[in-house]
Parts: sequence; structure tokens; C-alpha cells
Amino acid sequence: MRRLGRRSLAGIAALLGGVLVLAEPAAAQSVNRDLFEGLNRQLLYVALPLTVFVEVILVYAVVKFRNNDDPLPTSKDPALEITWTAATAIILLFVFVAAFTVLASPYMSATGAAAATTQADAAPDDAVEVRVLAYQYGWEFRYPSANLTTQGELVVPTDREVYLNMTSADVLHSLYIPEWGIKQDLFPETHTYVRTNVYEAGQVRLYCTELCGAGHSRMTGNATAVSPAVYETWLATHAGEQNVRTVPTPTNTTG
Ligand SMILES: [Cu+2]
Repeated sequence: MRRLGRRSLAGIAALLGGVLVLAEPAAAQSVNRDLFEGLNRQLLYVALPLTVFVEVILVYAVVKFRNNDDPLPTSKDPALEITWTAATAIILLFVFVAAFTVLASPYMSATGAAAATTQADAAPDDAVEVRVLAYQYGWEFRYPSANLTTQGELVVPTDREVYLNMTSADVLHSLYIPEWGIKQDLFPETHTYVRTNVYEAGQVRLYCTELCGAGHSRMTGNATAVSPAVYETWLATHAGEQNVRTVPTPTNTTG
């Protein structure tokens, strides 16, 4: 029985080791991704010691009282009850504050932007604006500063505030760029916004993640982040053109 207890503890230790390895932070590609990965880690660091605490008590109780055929109920202990109620409240308060801080960030929640009466109110002055129009079945990206459009090709400069001003031509769609930590619904006749800042040059996939009809699975595209200089050159080269097909090749700065 001693051995069983030790084995259980070894199992728990191995499990936690595995979780810690999985939680090892990789360099996030955007501020949005950074925010929710940071929250995930914070919550994990609170959850891990709690898990160990509960499991150790459980194993201890199983081993210690294994031959007790006539257990007695726990006697009244107000101090103990107050302690566990207060401890739980403090932990839940921490989860609330940590999650709320991230959710309230303008990068994570469109609420602040949508509440503004005009796009100009919501976007920082120096932000790069891209207008996004989702339709059955594709994405049109308009770069108003150069009056150019692409189909399914989102191009943004790195290390700049980027503002996506989005709407739908027909039904509900949702823009999903997993590597950049972006997911936001688009609605007809109203605008939703995404704010981001992409750290790393590179090309990733984008998807529609709101089932929008028979062609939903075809509603994919590319999201390309390039250096501001390359971005400006691309805009200047194609200024005034519609449905531009060539997008700049990102030179990945981090290799
Ligand atoms: Cu769609």
C-alpha cells in the first residue's frame, strides 16, 4: 500500500511535468496571441499547485484510512470552513481579475471599438487600416490608403498598429487567424473591428469560422506580415489596382 501511494505521487509528478513542458512559452507572433497565452499561463500557475495540493491530500487519506471500516463524520470546525470558503473566494477573484484585464484590452475585445460612433474614434491615429468585406464565399481586403483590393490576401506591416474594419455583404462570417490570435465575427450592415500588432514577418492561413453556407470550407486565404518598408512598396506598386494577386514575400526576421 505504501508503494501504491508512492506510485500515485510519481504519476502526478509526471503528469504535471508534462503540462509544464506543454506550457513552455513560444515566441508569440502578435500582441493578441501574447495576451491570451499570458492569461493561460497565469491561470495554469494557480491551477498547478492546487491540483498537487488536492491530489496529495486524496492519496494521503486513501492510504492512511484504508483499514477504517467504521469512519466517523467530520466534527464541526468553523475555522476550517471559513478558511476554505475564503481561499476559494480569493482564487476565483484572481481568475476574474486576470481574465477581465485581458478581455477588456482593445486587442482582445471589439466592444470598445464597436461602441465608438466612427472608425476614426476607435482606431489610433497612426494605425494601418484595412477594410474587410466577407461574402459568400470569400474575403475582400481593401487598403484605403492606396485604393487597392485583394481577394483572400491580407497583408499587414509588422510592428505597427493594424486596424481591421470589417463587415459582411450577406450572412454571418467570422475571421479566424489562429497564429495571430485573431477571431472576430462579421455581420451584414454593421461593422466589427480587430486591432492587432504583428511582431513577426511571415505568412499564415486565415479561415472563416462561422458556418455560412455550402462554400464555407472554401473561405480561406493568406495573412502575410512584412516589414513596413516592404508593405509601403507593395502599396505604391499596386495603387489603384483591384483584385491584386501578387503579395510581397515575407523574409522571416527570426528565421
Ligand atoms: Cu463565411
